[in-house]
Amino acid sequence: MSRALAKVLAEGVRDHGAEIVFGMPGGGPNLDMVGAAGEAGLRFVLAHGETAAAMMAGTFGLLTGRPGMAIATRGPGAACATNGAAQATLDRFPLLLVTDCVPGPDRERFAHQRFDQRQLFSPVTKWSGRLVDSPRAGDVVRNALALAAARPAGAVHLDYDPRGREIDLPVRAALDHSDIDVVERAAELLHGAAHPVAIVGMEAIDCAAQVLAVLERLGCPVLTTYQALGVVPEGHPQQAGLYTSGAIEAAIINECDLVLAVGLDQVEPMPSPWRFDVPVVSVSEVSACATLVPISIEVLGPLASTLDRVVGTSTGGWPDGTGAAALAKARAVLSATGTGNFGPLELAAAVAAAAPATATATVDAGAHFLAVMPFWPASTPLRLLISNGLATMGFALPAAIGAGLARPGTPVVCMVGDGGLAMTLAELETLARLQLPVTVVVFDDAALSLIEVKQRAGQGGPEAVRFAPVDYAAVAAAMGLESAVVTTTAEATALLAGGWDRPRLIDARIDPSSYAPLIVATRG
Ligand SMILES: Cc1ncc(C[n+]2csc(CCOP(=O)(O)OP(=O)(O)O)c2C)c(N)n1
Ligand SMILES: [Mg+2]
Repeated sequence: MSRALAKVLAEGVRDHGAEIVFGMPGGGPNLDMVGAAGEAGLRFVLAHGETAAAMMAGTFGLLTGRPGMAIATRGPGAACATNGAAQATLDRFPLLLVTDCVPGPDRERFAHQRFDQRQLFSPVTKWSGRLVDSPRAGDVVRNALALAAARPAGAVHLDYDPRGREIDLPVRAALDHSDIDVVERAAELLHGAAHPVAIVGMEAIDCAAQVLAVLERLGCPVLTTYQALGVVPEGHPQQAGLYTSGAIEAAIINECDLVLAVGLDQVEPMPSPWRFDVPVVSVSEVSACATLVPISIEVLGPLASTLDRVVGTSTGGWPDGTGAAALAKARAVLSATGTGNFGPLELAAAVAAAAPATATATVDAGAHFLAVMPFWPASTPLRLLISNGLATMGFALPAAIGAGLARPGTPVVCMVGDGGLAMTLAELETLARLQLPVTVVVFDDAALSLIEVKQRAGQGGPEAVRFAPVDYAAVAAAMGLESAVVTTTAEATALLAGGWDRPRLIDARIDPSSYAPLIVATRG
């Protein structure tokens, strides 16, 4: 019975366009899923951790435009997958996570490895239900995949229960459309503005070219969120840099008389106070939610066409190149925090200069991302992947593996702190086994620097934020990867000049002393 249901699952996933199932199997039904996936023409990629597998699958899904699939065993496997589900959901990566469970009829008798997995996953998924052997099983799989991909994308969890009876059917909610008078009021407000600034969020990723074309008509400086980086390509005269919910973008926003929020997802802004006293017109598909950004008029509808109607014939009224000038100024302010030693800014600059134009970059949570993000020359969206909504450590390496599989033959660079790498260290073996062209660059300071710079007296000493030094190059070599230690910018630059066609790790021993001023310059 289990095998028949596994076949329905595998074929449903395959027919949806998925190519790979990621995971760590337990015995029994999981193995049926792996076997049925193979028979359906899907590849199975074994990971060392369920959360890492979920992140690989979510990334694969995001980059291929179809939900990725991960499997985990019941009990410990399910519990280990929760951060991967949370990452997919809060970062809007489409993921189908399927777990074994204690079968329905045995639930009263078995306590071993049993807890309510649907309840565990409810808060970290869009929907959590069960897949039972029934004539509706194919519909459940199809609906689950469609729901994972529907805006805002995220994780959908299925408890795989071949002997269960109750059928759960996930349903997509329809998106709202604003009435014409709301569109007209927004258009009027924008038309009356002399100097608008646009903040573009992650909803724009799917329709970047159309959104950019409308914003080019408006001619205003454009900031993007971390996840929307690349919607306005590097070098574009309107590209004004990142909206970080911090201080660095304040210079340009302070000069505007209206903010046009485009496709901003409520998960994107950091929980810091909004610093500006100008009206905000928001255009999005899902409500951007005015809790952090005080929205004056919210217009809901398909993003590009609704934006087109709101912008109408408005023009920005800025001198040409205002955005690019703002970006250059912001970068100069951030660069000035460099110490001249081999620090995060110097390393990030060396990586950005050397990475091939076709490369996909991933970056982890930690102080190092503040040195990477503002300088990364993204020419299209989804060229730099970051966990911003969940902002979890341990994302960059699994995401790099997912990206390497989703974009075969193109280089990937994974920029990660020593803390985040250590959380996912075993996946270096996965990388070596798969022989993907991923360069892992470790911003190695033997510390949780982002936390250390925030630490005050009475909040623990170094024992709360410092590790003993680890030779990550030696660890990587032991796992079968080419690796090296670098201690100067020149060494990093020399190594990064080539070698993008194979997996490797560069353990960069950096001086972290510029992080404190860099964080102040970014966030205020
Ligand atoms: C899973 C997880 N645990 C804890 C945190 C909180 N946190 C954010 S950044 C950070 C330090 C990261 O250290 P490292 O990876 O070495 O990067 P660095 O800040 O040193 O550049 C911590 C503990 C988090 N975001 N995610
Ligand atoms: Mg560190």
